[in-house]
Amino acid sequence: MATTSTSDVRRIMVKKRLASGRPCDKCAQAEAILRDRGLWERIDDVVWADETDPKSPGHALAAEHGVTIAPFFLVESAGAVNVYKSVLSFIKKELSEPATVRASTELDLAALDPLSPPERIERVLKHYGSDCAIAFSGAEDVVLIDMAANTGQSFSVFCLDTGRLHPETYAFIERVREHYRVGIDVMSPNAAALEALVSEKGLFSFRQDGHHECCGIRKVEPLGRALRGKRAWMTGQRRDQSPATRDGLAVSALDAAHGDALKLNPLADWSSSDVWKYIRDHDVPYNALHDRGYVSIGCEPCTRALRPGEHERAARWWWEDATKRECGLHLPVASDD
Ligand code: ADX
Ligand code: SF4
Repeated sequence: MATTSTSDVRRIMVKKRLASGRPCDKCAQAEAILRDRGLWERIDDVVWADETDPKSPGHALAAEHGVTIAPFFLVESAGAVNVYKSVLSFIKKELSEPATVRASTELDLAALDPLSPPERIERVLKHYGSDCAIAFSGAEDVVLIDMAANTGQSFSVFCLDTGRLHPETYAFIERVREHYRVGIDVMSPNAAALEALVSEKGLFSFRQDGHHECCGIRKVEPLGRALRGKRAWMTGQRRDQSPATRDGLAVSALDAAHGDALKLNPLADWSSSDVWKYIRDHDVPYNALHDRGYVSIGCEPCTRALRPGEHERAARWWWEDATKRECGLHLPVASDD
């Protein structure tokens, strides 16, 4: 949560505190959504409505604005106050970065579906050039870079350096930079937010209270900065990476969390073997960890080698439920309310 407001806008979250001292479930969920998307730092104040104290400040704000549910959000600006009863509406209306131009007005997204991955990439890059960024961390992403380089179009590449990647991953990033002679924007976490987390909870808080807070600071917030001013981005996600979370992955969609930029998943309908066939056929560089049993690779403390018979995402955040094994970069874009 922000300690000082950086503008004339003040964003307040009103939460309900139960008699047990814990926040209500919906308030905790709303906070998790904000943290997942790296937006928690943009809340200036939390005001509590205590279940046991009808005179608490949160109750007073609820009465003043005629709200009867928790949580809710107030945005004060230039003497006016906007009230939001849904965290998703609040994010969409108040916290989304405006893309330079809304992608929806520019490209026929449905026409991308029947194309092959190289054709999808070519069509998008012809349109957006370096205003389209490839999110690079894993094997799939180098396939995207390889295909993008083959189009002869310009494009940009970024990598989210969480500070917790394996040494092999750092070596791999540099190898890709040299192999393709491509610039890679390496994004670091916000230093103040990271220092606050580590001094409050230590370096392994994700083992106790889940990975969302740490991923929010180390990955999701820097993603927002990497996409600032971009009109499109590409990821290496595939549907078969996770039946629990990626089954319904679209080839393309407008990304409401990033100003309705176009989000392209060119490999959505490829399998892992399609990816590895492409890597071998085209002599594409890959992370040395893959030769040691690693399949899906994230941060070092949250990734292990795959065991026989396991699904590839079983080796990411393995202490958590399968439905929660997403770092927050790719949360489904939820509809309003
Ligand atoms: S995650 O949500 O579990 O971390 P995963 O590792 O499957 O994602 O990667 C899916 C896609 O997200 C990658 O193909 C890549 O496009 C993007 N991505 C994931 N991690 C990073 C990162 N550290 N830097 C840049 N892009 C990333
Ligand atoms: Fe933190 Fe683990 Fe997420 Fe990396 S994957 S940002 S170390 S919780």
